Amino acid sequence: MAHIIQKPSWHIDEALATPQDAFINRRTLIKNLGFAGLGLAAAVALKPGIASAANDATKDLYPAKRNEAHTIDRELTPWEVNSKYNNFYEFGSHKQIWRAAQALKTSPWDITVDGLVEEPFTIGFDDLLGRVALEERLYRHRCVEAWSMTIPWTGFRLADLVAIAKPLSSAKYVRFETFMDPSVAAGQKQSWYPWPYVEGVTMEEAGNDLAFLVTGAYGKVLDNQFGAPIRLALPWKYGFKSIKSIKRISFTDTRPVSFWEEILPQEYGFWANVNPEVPHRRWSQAEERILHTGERVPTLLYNGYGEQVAHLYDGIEGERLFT
Ligand SMILES: Nc1nc2c(c(=O)[nH]1)N[C@H]1C(S)=C(S)[C@@H](COP(=O)(O)O)O[C@H]1N2
Ligand SMILES: [Mo]
Repeated sequence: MAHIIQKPSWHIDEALATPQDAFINRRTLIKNLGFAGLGLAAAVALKPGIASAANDATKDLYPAKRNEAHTIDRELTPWEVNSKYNNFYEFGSHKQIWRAAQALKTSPWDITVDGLVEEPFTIGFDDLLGRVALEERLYRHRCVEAWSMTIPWTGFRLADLVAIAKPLSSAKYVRFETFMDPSVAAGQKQSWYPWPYVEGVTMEEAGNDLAFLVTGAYGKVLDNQFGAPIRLALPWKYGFKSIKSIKRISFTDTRPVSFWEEILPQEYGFWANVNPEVPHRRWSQAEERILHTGERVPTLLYNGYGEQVAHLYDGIEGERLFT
């Protein structure tokens, strides 16, 4: 960030910079300066890819019927804005990754379900969609960097996946892992990051109605930059919990250590529930900037979803629930 490092020649505008990505370690910084420029050059050189051809087999499932229980009183973020402003570090540590992300081949796509389940298995994405019912939900999306959007996601309940997976009663957490392929995702060549991206929730959180596996947005198949072909949406938590392009779902009795927790454990913990009264170590979380209007509005406890999720944390108030 600007206050930590001197502006190198490839410096990205402050507005595009990513406060999540703060490395205090000097050695890491030097490596970062050496390679980030190359990453940008590679991204610009990439031609628009094959994404539009991907997942043809499932495209007739969209638009899915909207679930009216999940509408909200905020204006939707236009696709034009959302699709050009993304966090997806596999394709670069800045917001303009949409073009580079087209290189990811999202069909065919297998997902492995393993760990503490009756029988581990691998299922094709298309087959999985044949076993669930898709619906559209309007969700708020609040990044830990204090910006927000409102998105029409299409998908199915994480609880439905859990039912298909048949976890053992000893499972306490669900651990998610993103694809790993440095040959298409140049960010994964940056060895100071703990690839692949990992996230996790408790079994109780996974069973909550709000926990949503997303396969589409804006009434069509998910664009690559949104985390195609399948990503998570946990709207009461900071955006980094909503892992993209999932390849592996594991049931475990050990609390997963997420990508960001591994990098900066003082700043990014396991729970990461939205709370305006608990600041990030380096900035306030009291307000958020609505991306397409620039308007600043107060941030809500659990991002406005307290009624549905606050009970999940009864009895564990001593935990670091909000960072
Ligand atoms: N695999 C992966 N998942 C990820 C990320 C990432 O870099 N890689 N970024 C996270 C962060 S910080 C946010 S805010 C959201 C961004 O989702 P969006 O680009 O659809 O807004 O994705 C989350 N999921
Ligand atoms: Mo984020």
